[in-house]
Amino acid sequence: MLSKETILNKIQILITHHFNTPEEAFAFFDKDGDGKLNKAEIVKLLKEAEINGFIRGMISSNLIEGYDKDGSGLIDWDEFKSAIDEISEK
Ligand SMILES: [Ca+2]
Repeated sequence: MLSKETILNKIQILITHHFNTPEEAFAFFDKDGDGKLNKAEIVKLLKEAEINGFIRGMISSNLIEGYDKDGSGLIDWDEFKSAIDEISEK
């Protein structure tokens, strides 16, 4: 099992290598454009971040559990940004 730090690190690498800003990455993965990342959208993000297929589903659930502050089951921009801020502080 990958540590949370490893996962966030891979997400950061994906964002910095493929996007100009975290906003751009968020908009890219928000496929249905509702301003929130649902579980399927997060799984796609994890795929792009080269997270192993077998654990993507579980990790996306963990990320939602950890960052979904309002309990919507989705990650909105503020929640996404707090995850990103957590990475950049390290
Ligand atoms: Ca969405």
